[in-house]
Amino acid sequence: MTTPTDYHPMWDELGLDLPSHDALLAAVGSLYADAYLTQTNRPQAMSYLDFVLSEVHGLRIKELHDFRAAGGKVVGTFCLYVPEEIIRAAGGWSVGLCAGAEFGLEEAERIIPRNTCALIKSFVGFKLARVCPYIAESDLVVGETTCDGKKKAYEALADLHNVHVLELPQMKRPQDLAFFRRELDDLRARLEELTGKQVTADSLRAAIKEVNDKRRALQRIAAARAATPAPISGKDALLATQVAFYDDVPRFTGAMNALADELEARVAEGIGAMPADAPRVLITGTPMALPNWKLHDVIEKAGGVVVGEEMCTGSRYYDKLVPETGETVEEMLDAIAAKYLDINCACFTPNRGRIDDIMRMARDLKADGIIDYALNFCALYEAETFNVEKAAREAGFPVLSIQTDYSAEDLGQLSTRVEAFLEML
Ligand code: BJ8
Repeated sequence: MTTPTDYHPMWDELGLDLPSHDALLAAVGSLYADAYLTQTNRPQAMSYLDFVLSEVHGLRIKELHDFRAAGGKVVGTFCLYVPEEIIRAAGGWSVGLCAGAEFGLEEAERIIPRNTCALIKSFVGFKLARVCPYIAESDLVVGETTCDGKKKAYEALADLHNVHVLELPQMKRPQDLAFFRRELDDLRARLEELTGKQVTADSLRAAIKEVNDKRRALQRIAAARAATPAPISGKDALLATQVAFYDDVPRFTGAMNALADELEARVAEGIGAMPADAPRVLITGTPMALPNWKLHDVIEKAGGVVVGEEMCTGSRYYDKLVPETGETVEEMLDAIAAKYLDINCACFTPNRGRIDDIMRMARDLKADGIIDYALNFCALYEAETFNVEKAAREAGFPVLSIQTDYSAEDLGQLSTRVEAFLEML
């Protein structure tokens, strides 16, 4: 038997608050055991993600640590609009930052308003409470001007960390695309300065291919979920997308293709993770950062199965690829700008594309109903709830709208509402 590695010296070197960090890991561990390890009929290939989760603040941080010790640079991000391809082409590694658990709330509320969404409070709280090794390992954090809460939070974060803010337009006209393209030039220059390496046609082409391969693997997993019975639980599929933001890219892609192989075989043999008559739910809304598994857990413990997520920890992350036809750096950056601006986040106006995506997914995945999910105080997604409900009703899909946060306080009420909804389906 091998003795587990003690990472405390590394966490200490990173300046983490060790007792608080131990408490966080214990809380996430028991959450994971309760939500994930109680499931039956899981695909065997999920053992990879179980292992990654068990080492999410251990082995993966050690890899980042070693990469930086050898001169590499790590770039932390919070949003889909920050192109991983450019970070990798400049020789950096991109990591999504911790933002999915309630921690350091009091500290966060000292510098941002109380009525801020849980995601923002979480990333600020994790930083201030010194429990996020990913931000501690980030040489630069790239933020964006997607919503007012984030804009102001990055301002506060810039007093504590090296931050670059990418300005995002709010419409998708040709002049907006041209503007975003120039922003990517600035980002590229900032990254080249950070890493000391140039973005070249070869490095950018390779990065586009690598990140597309990762998305292709996730697309295969998503496609398998259209089968009845669903070959994988929604919780497990959500975990795959959450881990995509953190893990080593080629290794993750290999593991996800192995998972997709297994799911395709399960579909051919009619093997499900859930019974064939489990009500099928599509979830849409604000992203669910690791370790936010709350809604999926409630739905699946009530007997439903989540068959898709129209969210940034779901289809918005993997459904579009950057064309691989560009020859020069400029052409490839044009293609990256166009692909990224095509993501349908509620920060854009108008945002009809998101509604079309939801309806297409609901049909393709044979959903019985749609759950629209917004974090409390997220004005953007709360506002789009009206459009989602209207379109769902017109298309004949029952819809339930939920506003919540990361706390366990409303779990009873949430379960009651979800159970009633599933019964109706
Ligand atoms: S591309 S969804 S990751 S902005 S929940 S912080 S919007 S108040 S997360 Fe998002 Fe990028 Fe859009 Fe995706 Fe603000 Fe709303 Fe909070 Fe949000």
